[in-house]
Amino acid sequence: MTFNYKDIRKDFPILDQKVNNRPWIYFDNAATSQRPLVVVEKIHEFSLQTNANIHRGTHFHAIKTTEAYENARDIVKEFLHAKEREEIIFTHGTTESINLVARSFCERFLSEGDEIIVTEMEHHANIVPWQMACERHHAKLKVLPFADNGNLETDLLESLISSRTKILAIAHVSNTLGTVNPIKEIIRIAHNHNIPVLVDGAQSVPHITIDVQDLDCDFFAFSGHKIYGPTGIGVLYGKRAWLDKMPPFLGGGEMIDKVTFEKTTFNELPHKFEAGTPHYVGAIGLGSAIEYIRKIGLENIAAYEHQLLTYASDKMKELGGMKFFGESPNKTGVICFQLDQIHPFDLGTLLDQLGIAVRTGRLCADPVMDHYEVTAMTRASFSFYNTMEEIDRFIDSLIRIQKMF
Ligand code: 7TS
Repeated sequence: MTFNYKDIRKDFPILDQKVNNRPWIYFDNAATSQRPLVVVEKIHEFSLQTNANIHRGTHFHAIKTTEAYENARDIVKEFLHAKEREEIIFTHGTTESINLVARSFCERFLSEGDEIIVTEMEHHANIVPWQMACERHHAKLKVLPFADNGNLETDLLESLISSRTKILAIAHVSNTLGTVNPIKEIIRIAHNHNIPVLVDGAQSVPHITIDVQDLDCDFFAFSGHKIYGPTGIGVLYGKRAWLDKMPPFLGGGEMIDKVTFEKTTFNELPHKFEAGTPHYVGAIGLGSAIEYIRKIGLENIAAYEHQLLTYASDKMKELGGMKFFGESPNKTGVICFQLDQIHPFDLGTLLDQLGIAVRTGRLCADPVMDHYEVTAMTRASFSFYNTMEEIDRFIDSLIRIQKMF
């Protein structure tokens, strides 16, 4: 599969600039992706031409904006292949989606002595909310480990499950190791024990076609900004059977049915979980981002990104002193590495001086740093708008930096 880079890159004018006098190379896509023109234009349209608060007014702009927001919900529903549009809740992002479940599900279903399972490779967003829930309800957090090559120790899952396990929360794709976890298999094992599963899809939606009905996951969370959409908007998919039973997360406007000082009754799904004025411009922008990538085809995107990953990994291996973190055969375009004894912060700064943006630090995944007994890593993460030529320049830059040390 080859892309016409020139056409794709025309859609992302931000990439056409110099940083430190060199053409900018953006290899920090796992942190946030860039937005194509169609998304920027859609956001402009709903700022410059059409704007009114949604679900409230009977006037022209209120109706138009409400329709666009609800149309975005339909786009997300199709994208995730959810059964019902009411199962799509707009949030601020993956972090809020997970917090919503950790707060609301646990309020209803978690009791003293119960257990929650997460994995060792989770982003903090899929650890801390569960830890907080465990503290609130005097429950216990259990951890499924991963092997040094970055693969989950799925064989150990059965031994972690007990009659007290109430929910399992797992990343579809690790933001550090790049590993694509066998979530369908894991969901099947959990469901054999009647345990619901939340999938953190922050790193999978930009690369893998999602079918929540086929996966049979109970919850699925992702962020708009990692899939070429705006920041501040995200999605929680939840099976209606769970969402109906869960209490509201935030209280306020729109999530109510009737308010009196004696008692308040709550609105239907999805509004029950969308208190206050939502980031409707963000949701509309996310809808247009999803339409954009659907046009290109996630399969095409994934195939090309895999070529970038293989090309970069092979070239990096040829450099002496390269250590990779996460070498699962099934991984997305994420490479975490250590080059010689060069500290990741030095490496990141020097690469930046050469016009190349990578992520350095603990990557919001302290347990992964602890696993490998390092304090920081350097991460290059690719998107379909990156090119082989950019990887060549990245490799040349690494060689140059290696020589400096
Ligand atoms: N889960 C995973 C797997 C992630 O990679 C991230 C963000 C989140 C949750 C949180 O997403 P948010 O949009 O709510 O912030 N990951 C990263 C990263 O790897 N570098 O910067 C942000």
